[in-house]
This record gives sequence, structure tokens and C-alpha cells, in this order.
Amino acid sequence: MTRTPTRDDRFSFGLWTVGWQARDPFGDATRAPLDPVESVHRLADLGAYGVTFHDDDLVPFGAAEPEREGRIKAFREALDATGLVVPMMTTNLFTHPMFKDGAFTSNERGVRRYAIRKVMRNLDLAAELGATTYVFWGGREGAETDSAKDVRAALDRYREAVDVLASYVLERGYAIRFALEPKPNEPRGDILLPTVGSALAFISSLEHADMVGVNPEVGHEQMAGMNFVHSIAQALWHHKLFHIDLNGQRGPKYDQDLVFGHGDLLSAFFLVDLLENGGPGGAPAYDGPRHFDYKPLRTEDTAGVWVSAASNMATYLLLKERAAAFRADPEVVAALAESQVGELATPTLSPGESASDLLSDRGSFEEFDVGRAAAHGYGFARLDQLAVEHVLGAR
Ligand code: GLT
Ligand code: MN
Ligand code: MN
Repeated sequence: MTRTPTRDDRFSFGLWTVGWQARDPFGDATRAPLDPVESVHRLADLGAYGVTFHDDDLVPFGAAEPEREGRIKAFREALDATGLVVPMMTTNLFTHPMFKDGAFTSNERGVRRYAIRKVMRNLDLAAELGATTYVFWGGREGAETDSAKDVRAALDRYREAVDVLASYVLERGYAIRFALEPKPNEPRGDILLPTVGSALAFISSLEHADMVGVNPEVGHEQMAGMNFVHSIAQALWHHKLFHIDLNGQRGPKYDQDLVFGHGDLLSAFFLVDLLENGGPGGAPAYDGPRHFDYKPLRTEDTAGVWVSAASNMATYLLLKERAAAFRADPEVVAALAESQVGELATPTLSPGESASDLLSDRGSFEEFDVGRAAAHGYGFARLDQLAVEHVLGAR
């Protein structure tokens, strides 16, 4: 197995990631702007297969039509020259001051109408560029105060916006699916649809629920104290993992957007194991882009940006290699059996068995050996240690 990325690995990056100038609430930019055309070339050279972006990453907000066309043309030429694809696109509904109280859920109706129009225009571009996933990260859809936001009305408006935009995609015949990206807070004090679970529940209420899934981000879920591997497993279980934002985070604090694996490494290992080996018969459980949504550290210069971009992919491939070794290790296979991990896949009731059949099965209750079940250990610590040793390259 190779640690040099190829197009088949389906690695993609947002223009806003490598292009981040490292402006933060306390300090100015530490890096010069990066031309999207250069980013496309550099990402292709590093072995990525795709590039993603917000409308405003490519064309500054409010640019006149000729400028917009010129920038899109130059970008397209870079795509053609490198063979890079655009698997996903999204809208910036958070930077402009008009969105300070949200976009789809702003208290002001005019802002909500503008926001929907902004997405519509960008959906046309997404279709033109062949993007099949459209992400909605509602960074400003939220509040700092409980007095000023009617949350149920906000959810009505959120649903209305997604329903309208889904109808638009269907009317136009675009081959695009939506992916909602949860985040608990930042930039708003509290953001609507804070976790994968909340987003999944919201999706079930949509008119075109079948074309809407989630785009979970490692750090966002971990900011909320959630287990990212569990969140991804549940999204897969609902057939809703339409896209994924990979990065690193060290516990519940501000959104760090570290390089993938540069946070909770063991969680990153089990995530890669799930994505790559969690499907039927050990096949991949997810076949979409492996998208990195990270921010190069503010301390890095331009050369450091590309070192960190490459690090995301190298770490992913190393973990993929480690996960394959873990699965192939006979000691792991034995430890998994000892821990009865596979047994959970056996339905609790037998085929055709009813609740009353269970009720009359004395072996499952009256004669069940409660003492034995209580006494035996599961060996989970041994199994986890094997995982740690594989991650450390000690096996
Ligand atoms: C923003 C956010 C990311 C989202 C992007 C998509 S924008 O950088 O922090 O997590 O994925 O809108
Ligand atoms: Mn993200
Ligand atoms: Mn983030």
C-alpha cells in the first residue's frame, strides 16, 4: 500500500482551507491571498482529485458579471489543465454583515429571500461544473439570546428554504444532492442543527428528504462532546452520509480545524477503519470524497500550507494502512471473537419468533444463567490495546 496519494483515493480540499489567510478574532492575516488557479494546480500536484468552494471563494461578493465570468473561466481552465474535479460546492451565507442574524433563518424576511436567491445562482454553477453534492453549513443560523429567536419558527423557515431549493434542483433536473453540515456553536453562540443527530431528525421532516443527507465534520461533532465515529456510524445506518469534512480537534473548545489526525488520533484511526473497512464483507462503507476541511496553522508560511495539505492525505493513508493491518492480524480476529463483537449482528429474536414465543422461552429468562453472564469479562481492553499497538506501528 502506498502513502503517496493518487486520484483513486478521492481526496478533496476546499479553496477556503489552503487559501485561509489566517485572520482570526485577535489578529490580522499572516499570509498573502492565494489565487484559486494556483490552488488547483498545487492540489493536483499533491495528488488530490477534487477541489470544492463557496461562491465567494472564487468570485468576491458583489463582483460585476464580467468579473464573475472571467474568474469562473480561469478556474475552469485550471480544472481542465489538471483534471481536478469539483465534487462539491457550497454558498457563503455567513461572511457578509447582512447575514449577521442568519440567512435562511434571519428574522428579516428580505435577507431570507436574498439567501435563497444566492444559493439558486450558485446551484446553476454547481451543475455546470459537475458537482453532485451541495453543502449547507448554517454557521449564522442561530442566536446568542433565547429572547430574540423563535426556534420553532426558525426551523420552519430552515425547512422552507431547503424544500424550495430541493424543488429548484428537481425542476432544473440537476444531479445534485444536499448535505447539511452540523456545528454546535461558533460563529453564533448556539447554532441550529448542532449535531449529526439533530440534522438527521430535521431531514426526516423535509419534503424531499431522500435527496438530503449530512456532511459531518470531525471537529464540529467533537466540539459538542460527541463521539465522531458513532455519529458517522449512525449517519451511515440512515444512508445519509453524503459527504464528510475531515480534520482534527482537541476536545471541546473553539473550532480548531487542525490537520486530519492531529487531534484525537485514535478516533481518526477508527473513523478510517469504519469508512474503509466498515462495509459488507469488509468493503468500504463510504465511497464519496475524502474531503479535508482544515486550516493551515496561523504560524505557517505558504510553503507550510502545502506541507500541511499533504499531511492530511499522508495521515489518512497511514491510518488506512494501519486499519488494514489491524483487520488482517489473527490476534485481532481472535480478540474480536473473544469480545463477541460479531455476535451483535445476530438478531435477538430467531427468524419468525414472536414476542409471545420469547415469553414462553424459559431458556431466555427463567433458566438463563444470569450468574455466568454477569461473571465473564468481554476482553475489550485487550482488543483496544491491539488497536493502539497497530496505530503505533508496533505490530
Ligand atoms: C466554514 C466552516 C466549515 C464549512 C464550510 C462550508 S465554511 O469554513 O467552518 O466547516 O464546512 O460552508
Ligand atoms: Mn466543514
Ligand atoms: Mn470546522
